[in-house]
Amino acid sequence: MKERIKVVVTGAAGQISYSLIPRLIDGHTFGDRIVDLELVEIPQVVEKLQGLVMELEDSNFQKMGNVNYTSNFEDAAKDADWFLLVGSIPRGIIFNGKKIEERSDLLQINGGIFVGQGQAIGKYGKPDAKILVVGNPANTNALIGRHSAGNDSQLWMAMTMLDSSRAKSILSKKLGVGIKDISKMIIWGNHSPTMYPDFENIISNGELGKNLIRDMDWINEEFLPSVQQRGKAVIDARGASSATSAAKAALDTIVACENPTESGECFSAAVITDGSYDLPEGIICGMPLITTSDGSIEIVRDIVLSDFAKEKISISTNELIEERSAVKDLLK
Ligand code: NAX
Repeated sequence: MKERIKVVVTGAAGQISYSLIPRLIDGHTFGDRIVDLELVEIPQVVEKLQGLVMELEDSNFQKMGNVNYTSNFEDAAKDADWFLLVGSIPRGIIFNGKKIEERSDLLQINGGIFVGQGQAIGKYGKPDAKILVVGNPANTNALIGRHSAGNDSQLWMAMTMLDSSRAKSILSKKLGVGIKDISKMIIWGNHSPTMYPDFENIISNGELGKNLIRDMDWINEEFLPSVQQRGKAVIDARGASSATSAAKAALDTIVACENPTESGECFSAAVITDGSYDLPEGIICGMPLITTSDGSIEIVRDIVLSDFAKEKISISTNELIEERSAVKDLLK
């Protein structure tokens, strides 16, 4: 195992990163390894990162290596092992004099960011680099980044772990069991309100979810909308989008990728489709994954999907195909 690890974080002055970055160097996420950090921001705010670096130093984190901040992504990308692409332009912002409200505008602007970052990752990142896209629209950003990188030995993922954690939390309350008693929580599709949290294939105390939850009214009227709309509910309550839970989900994804998956378990992230489960090819879609004992990440291929699940998943994959069409110019 490598003794040092280099991690690039974009959007480093944002609210998710404020919760995420300290926990990359506290010894939990990467174990005994020393973590070198490259913190990336846009030129207008990059100097603010000096304050964060001061705080990291003052915290005496045992695993903190070299910490650098920059607005030059290419420099940051050199020989990096992990890329946490959190930075993006939020909906509602004024960009080039126009208020960005439409998903298509958001796709174009953020997609544009991922062309340059993808090219740099493909060229300068480690051949076995892992890339986790958090910035929305995460799946399509990851598709653009992966395409621009053109480096098949690197692994591009979009984050669906937060959706999986939210779904587990709701199911644990419904079933009256602990979080640890629920395994195989799979999120299929897009990280958007169309995602499908697969309650039928969870396992709790040796029993499949489809045998534990037969109340389809609760599924359709409470469970699915609660998971799908949880991000909005947090914004309504907090006046700001999920940050600490999003940071924890990113850390959980790293831990899941860095350690072999327990037998019978899997984790959720969106990766490029390869024909498994008859999903349309060439989209970044939430699927069940495992990390093998040699460290490779593989799609779990033996999940049984009901007609109900297939129908829900197709709504989300259709949305991903539409998003891909909206950014086709960036995929040339
Ligand atoms: P903030 O607005 O607090 O921070 C975003 C930061 O990104 C800003 O500081 C901005 O200057 C920076 N940035 C913008 N373009 C950049 C670029 N080209 N290079 C480097 N930095 C850049 O947002 P925050 O709450 O931290 O959320 C970040 C992103 O995560 C948003 O797109 C948000 O929608 C997304 N989320 C994704 C989730 C997921 O599960 N995949 C859940 C949480 C969150 O909603």
